[in-house]
Amino acid sequence: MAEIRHNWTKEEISEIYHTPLLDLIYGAATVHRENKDYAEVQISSLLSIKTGGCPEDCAYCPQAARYHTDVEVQALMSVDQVTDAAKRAKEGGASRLCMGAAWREVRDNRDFDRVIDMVKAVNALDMEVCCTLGMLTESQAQRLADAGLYAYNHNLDTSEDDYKRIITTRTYDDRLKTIENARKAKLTVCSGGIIGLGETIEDRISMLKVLSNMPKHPESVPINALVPVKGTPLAEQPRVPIWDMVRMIATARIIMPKTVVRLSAGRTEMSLTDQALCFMAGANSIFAGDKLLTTPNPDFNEDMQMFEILGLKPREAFKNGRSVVKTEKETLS
Ligand code: SAM
Ligand code: DTB
Ligand code: SF4
Repeated sequence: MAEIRHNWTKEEISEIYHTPLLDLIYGAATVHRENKDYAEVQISSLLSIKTGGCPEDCAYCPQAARYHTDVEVQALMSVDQVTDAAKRAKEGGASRLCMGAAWREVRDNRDFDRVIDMVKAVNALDMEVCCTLGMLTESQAQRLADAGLYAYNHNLDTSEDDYKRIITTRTYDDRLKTIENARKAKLTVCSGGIIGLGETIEDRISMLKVLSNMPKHPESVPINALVPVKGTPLAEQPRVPIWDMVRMIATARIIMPKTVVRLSAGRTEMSLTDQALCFMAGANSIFAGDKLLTTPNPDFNEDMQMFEILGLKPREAFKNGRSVVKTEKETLS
């Protein structure tokens, strides 16, 4: 069995990342096949519960108020709207609903009270509930956990050195602090990054080092390919080669053997064959549904056809138990 380590060096990660491609895929697939459920893919559905108008300056993001994109600002949804969307996602086969808000941080106000009610309502449908709401204090994380939140998504996006080039309105440390707060409240952590921002390979390796050296590996690591959006500073970034996506996924799989690695944004630009390579390299989760937060995602029926062709099956909700304590014992050391 692959050992769970928290002391990976940059050199080791770099060596894995640069392994000749087919050897790398083979190595990652071997690690992945030690998991008895390797053919299961966890499906999350994204829902933008509050869209646009964000005060942050994340260079990739269509929801930042300061960039002129086609995204229309939408106020926080009602609990009923969210419940309806969750029911539709569940009927479609999603085991997790991830609710995203274009906020810099959570504030202790009526909007947060409403998000707490959304979490309770979706949890009552027997779906795993994930939120991505920006920065969070420990007590806010605890309120979310008490309401039944399963996971908190907070991405590192790139390396600490590269962060200032992409975002100036908060620091890498702010990001790490929120992840710690989520951990203290015993939430499971979903944290990953984006490739194609103009980062170097070293930046990718540094980010993977931070993730894999956390006291506990994130239960899920999303690997996003940048979706370049008109009006954002990164609108003209060239598309990342599929090989870079495969290398990131395979490296994440090898250094965090039990983590769910999510093939996240960017799938509309990938062929079935491209995606098959990503699954071979150890990806075992996707976002399904026709939309990510504000940008398109592959058609749901096409995704199901892809699952059929590749012999993959959707993973049921709460496979590792409802609480992080059980997850800890069963999956992560
Ligand atoms: N505002 C919260 C935050 O930043 O944590 C939550 C929502 S934010 C949209 C969630 C994540 O989406 C970001 O951390 C980033 O990794 C990803 N993201 C945003 N725009 C993207 C894009 N154009 N392409 C790929 N990923 C993107
Ligand atoms: C993650 O890593 N990717 C998702 C989710 N977590 C929140 C978001 C992707 C957003 C892509 C751009 C958009 O649709 O606005
Ligand atoms: Fe705001 Fe999140 Fe977009 Fe950054 S990534 S601008 S914090 S919504």
